[in-house]
Amino acid sequence: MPTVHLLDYVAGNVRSLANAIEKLGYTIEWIRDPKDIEHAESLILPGVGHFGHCMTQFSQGGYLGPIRKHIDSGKPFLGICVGLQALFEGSAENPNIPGLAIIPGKLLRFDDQNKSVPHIGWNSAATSARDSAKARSFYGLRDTSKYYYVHAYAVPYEEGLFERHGWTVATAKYGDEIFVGAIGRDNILATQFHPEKSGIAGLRLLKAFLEGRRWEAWGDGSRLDNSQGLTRRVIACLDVRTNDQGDLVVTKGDQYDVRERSEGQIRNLGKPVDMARKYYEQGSDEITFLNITSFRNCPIADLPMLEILRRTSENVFVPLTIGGGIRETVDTDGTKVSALEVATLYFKSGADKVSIGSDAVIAAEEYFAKGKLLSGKTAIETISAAYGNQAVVVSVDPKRIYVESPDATNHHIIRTKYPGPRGEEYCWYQCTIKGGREGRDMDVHQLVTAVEAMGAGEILLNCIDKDGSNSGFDLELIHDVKSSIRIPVISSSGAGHPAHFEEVFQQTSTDAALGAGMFHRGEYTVRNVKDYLAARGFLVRHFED
Ligand code: 1PR
Repeated sequence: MPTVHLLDYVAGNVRSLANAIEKLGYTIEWIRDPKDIEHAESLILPGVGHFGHCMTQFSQGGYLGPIRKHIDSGKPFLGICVGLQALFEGSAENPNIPGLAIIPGKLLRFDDQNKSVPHIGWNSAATSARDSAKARSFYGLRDTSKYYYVHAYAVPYEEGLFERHGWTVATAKYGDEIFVGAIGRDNILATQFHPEKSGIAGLRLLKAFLEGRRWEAWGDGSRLDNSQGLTRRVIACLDVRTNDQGDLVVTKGDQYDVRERSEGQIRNLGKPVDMARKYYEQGSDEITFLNITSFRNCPIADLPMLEILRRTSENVFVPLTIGGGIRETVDTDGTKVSALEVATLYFKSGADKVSIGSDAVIAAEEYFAKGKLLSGKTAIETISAAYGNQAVVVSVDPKRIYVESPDATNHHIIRTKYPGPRGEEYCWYQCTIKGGREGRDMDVHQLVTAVEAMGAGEILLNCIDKDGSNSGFDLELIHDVKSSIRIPVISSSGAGHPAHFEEVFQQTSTDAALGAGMFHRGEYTVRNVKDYLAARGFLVRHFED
């Protein structure tokens, strides 16, 4: 089998990239020393996280010279995400750290005035009109396909600037900013998106690169459209736990109660790996696994969960999030294991993001107790420093506490259209830990602002009152959270019909919407939801065969 060399500098999920390449019939050789680069025919430089952190790692490890030499020799080179960014002159993320300067230009942060940053989700990579007019495709990129991006900094696109120097550029649009999605010339190809997370469209690009097919006939040469922007993200979520027979199963609760009303058994809705694959093939834009009894177990000993990730990432090429038990813990032999080490285990097994629940609430309490002082030691801070903010999701499990008047509590309240049991017109959202079992003296507004300050990249916003209710999302909660922070929000809990997805995308500025029970019970597929949204004019991504 032909060999591909991959540089692993322990920054995020390289497992999925390796899986994607192996699926295409190639063998991976890991570069662990700068000298190994001399033997590389095709070299891939993956990267997530901070530009400066990556460049410093490369330079301290002695990789920069050999990478440049490989590129100058004319041998195939692919840079992914920060691997693309490294080819430019520098980035506003770390202005004092130079890039390789092989391509002119610098990365700027997206403007977050009117949109969430980081830019997370499926967007275009449409090649310039000149190339498209020739009815051919650059490394298999198609104007009709969508690709998975996750980044806060991008290279602004200026028409003709790169093309004048012989570069072919594929662009995407976020808000009103057009940026470089992919760029290539001669032996060099670089993508801001993650091909290994972009389903069949991404595998097609990897295949074309590995086979050295720069251009191929495709399309009818009609004008591309790169102005559509981000698609509406629809996510399937799998709550996983051990049932009474000791098997890991997908389950689903009503207001977090996962036992059948009649027999008291844990609801068993299927096998996690099989269900993840099914949702991938239905077009789910991401898959989220929540280990919902993690607070009882030591995650280090919870090898089956790691195995679920490993097996899922062999065939599922969209982002995988894992939640439950991401916190400092003690191994079965008494060794202390940091939250960062726990997260690293999951990233190495194929996770792209970790989701932190209970530990985030405790960390936020300490943050306020110390007068909003960042300690640098929390799970959120340490994991986002090592793997980038985009890798850290905070899962919030709030429930409504009704009050009669705004001054009945110090907490951040909203006036609700749905009064409480005694006709109360106000409520606040109490944060809980341990899967809703323990309420804390903290409201959701406090929590999300604190974790944003700590470096969380995204919020998974559940709602205990709505969970399993099939009555639609809690739009009031979503509005309130969206207006408090700039990072993206995934709305969760309550979806029972495709119309609920339309409602949440129509009536709030949510960045993504998640469903569980309606998919697990087979009432609707992810595809049904996407078709429904598409028929009503929303931009969605469909699974490509
Ligand atoms: O606290 O860091 O160990 O993380 C535990 C994680 O497990 C948290 O993300 C928490 O939300 C989750 N969790 C704990 N207990 C439960 C439970 O259900 N008993 N599940 C639980 C949370 C909520 C969503 C659900 C949506 C959509 N599940 O994941 O999928 O509400 O459901 P629907 O569409 O059917 O309404 P830590």
